[in-house]
Amino acid sequence: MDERRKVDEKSKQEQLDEFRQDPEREYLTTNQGVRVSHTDDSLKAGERGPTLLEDFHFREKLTHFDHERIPERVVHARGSGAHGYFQVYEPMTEYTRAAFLQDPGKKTPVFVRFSTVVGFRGSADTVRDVRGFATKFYTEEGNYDLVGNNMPVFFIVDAIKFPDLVHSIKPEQHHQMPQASAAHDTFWDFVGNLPEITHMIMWVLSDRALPRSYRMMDGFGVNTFRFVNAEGKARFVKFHWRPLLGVHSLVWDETQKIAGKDPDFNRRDLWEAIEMGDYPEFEFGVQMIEEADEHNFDFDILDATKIWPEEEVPIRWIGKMTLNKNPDNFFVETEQVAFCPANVVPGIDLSNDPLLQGRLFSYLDTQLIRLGGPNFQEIPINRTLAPAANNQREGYNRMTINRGESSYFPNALGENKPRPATAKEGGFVHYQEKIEGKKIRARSEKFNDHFSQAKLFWNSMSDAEKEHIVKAFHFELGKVSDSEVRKKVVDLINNVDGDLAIRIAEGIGVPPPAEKGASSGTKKSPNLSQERTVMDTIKSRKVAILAMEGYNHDEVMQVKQALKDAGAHPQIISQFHGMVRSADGKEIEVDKSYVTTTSVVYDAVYIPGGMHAETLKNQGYAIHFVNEAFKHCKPIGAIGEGIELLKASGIKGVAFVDAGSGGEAVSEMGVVTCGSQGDVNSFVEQFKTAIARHRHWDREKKEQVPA
Ligand code: HDE
Repeated sequence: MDERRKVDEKSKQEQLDEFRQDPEREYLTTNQGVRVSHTDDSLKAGERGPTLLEDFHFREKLTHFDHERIPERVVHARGSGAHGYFQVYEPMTEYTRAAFLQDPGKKTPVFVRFSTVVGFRGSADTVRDVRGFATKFYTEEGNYDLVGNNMPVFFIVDAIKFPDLVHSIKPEQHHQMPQASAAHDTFWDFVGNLPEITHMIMWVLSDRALPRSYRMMDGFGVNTFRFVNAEGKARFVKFHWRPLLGVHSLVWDETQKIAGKDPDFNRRDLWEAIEMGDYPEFEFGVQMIEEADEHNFDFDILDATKIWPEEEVPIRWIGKMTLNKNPDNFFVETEQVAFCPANVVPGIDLSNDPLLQGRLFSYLDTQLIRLGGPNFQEIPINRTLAPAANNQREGYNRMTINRGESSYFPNALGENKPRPATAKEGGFVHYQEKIEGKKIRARSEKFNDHFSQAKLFWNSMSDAEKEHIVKAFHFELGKVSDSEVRKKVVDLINNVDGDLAIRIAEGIGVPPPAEKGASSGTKKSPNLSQERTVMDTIKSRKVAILAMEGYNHDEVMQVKQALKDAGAHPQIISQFHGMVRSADGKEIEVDKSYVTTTSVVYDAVYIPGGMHAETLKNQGYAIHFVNEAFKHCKPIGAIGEGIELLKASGIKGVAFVDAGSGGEAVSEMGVVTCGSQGDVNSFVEQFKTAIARHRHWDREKKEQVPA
């Protein structure tokens, strides 16, 4: 066994343990370890006198506090992290020599940071935005970072335009508004002037930009990389993550409300899921293209504004990542973690994708300032498990105590160590690609088809998804004050789909394009639609149970238990915290009260039977709860008298069974009802099916709900 593999036996968690400090220490001390006797008053000249400079405890405490903030990331400032591990399903030896992709029995530690892109560090989670999905694999051959997003394409083809993109989408220069939103003039001005952005705009205006959970979104490496095997044979690859819970989204109205009610919604969801043992799981996939086929596609495979359609290049699912531990300290781990697409290990190599090439420079560069100098790799979360050994020395905050007098290579004084490794010894040898060309600022012609894949995406959407995209355009462009900017975007979209351009124009007060755009294709790639995602589980879904005095206890216990057994998290909601009494004098504990929660943070709602319905149907809160859940297309279940609340809440267009009837439950558009004499088991089964579907978009056709 070579030296690197031995090191891997020490897990990342063990490495981090060396830095963990629990609050078990008895006495308060200064940073010099001197015990402090008093920390409520500063040292003064007399009881009412001035504070003395010699108060070293006061000065140290304030000085540290004064320097507690570091610059936030220029993009992806707001994020949430988790630890876990990765396992490959089968040896990938044929394609890559990367050690962590060889042995299915091996668990490689990982740290993942999910993020929004545009908002500042304290902004809300549920804004319309791309989500970052960055993974650090602590492999035995060094750190490998896959710094991806939850959308497979990007706004621009060349990193040189990144500052322009980010300047346009961030709050405007003069008044620093709006926060965490693309819905303003400068962004859409940029869009209208940059046709290459069109495909990504379709993604950003789709439901993908509103994930229900970080645990329920895809991840993509976006850029083109290479796998290289031990013989030096290379293939182009794209990387994918897919969540085992499926890809699910919130609805726009809901995201805006959550941004106020619980701005930490996605962060809280990730944290709580891990605490409860609902460990997020993602499968890892690769698409591979042989070098010989590099030019055999309609698009350039180095163009990050293009996907490799699955129909042309299938995805092979090769492993799984499980996130099973929350960080102990947000700042030290999640804030200080530093990812970089240039952090690759032998067996994974780069490509000439011009977006990737620019990224290789930017991450390290920005981290040098953000993390205070060139030694940030020594921060515990960034340390490699394979020991780092080189001749880099000194600089701010150097931690490693290098021994010996030499810090150069070659040397005789230090026996010529550390020395470069051959490929056989695990040295990273860059793939030897033949390059010939003129030094020019240009791109290859194939990059210039900006509309076919935007159209492919549009064609692949379901009717409901299409409607959401149109509405998103109405909102985003509706917020743009300059009508010329709005018009230009409509003209741009006319190149994708003439009807779409007309539908957008209708909602934003600009004339439709003079000539309806020629359609850029009828092809579909069905898996681009979220309609095809996993819809057979209710694991980790939050179900609200509305209960007031007089609820039907046995029924609630039966339904609650069945939901729990299927992995969901039912919660009792009542007017006040404490206990609530049932019709037969039993009691149940209230989890959340009317003032501490709201329908928008639940996935489904169930209204049990019992006399409590008389109270519920006269409570604005309960009526609004159900009404809003209906508007947001969430599964709703009601039994017996509970059905009265559905009626009181103004839900129309759905047939309910009679409150007092018997027989099987009835499910229509995700509204499941069962009479008081009915079969509760059939209710549970149908309610579970409705929850697993996540949302019931056919209700959106019924715009009559006022919530
Ligand atoms: Fe990033 N990006 N980016 N990016 N990116 C950063 O690095 C940059 C791009 C992504 O949780 C920054 O440490 C350039 C694509 C994620 O810490 C910065 C370009 C993708 C994160 C930077 C891109 C990403 C970043 C800011 C070329 C998806 C958060 C702070 C157009 C594949 C990582 C930092 C974390 C962060 C530059 C484009 C993903 C400024 C120049 C494409 C997930 O270096």
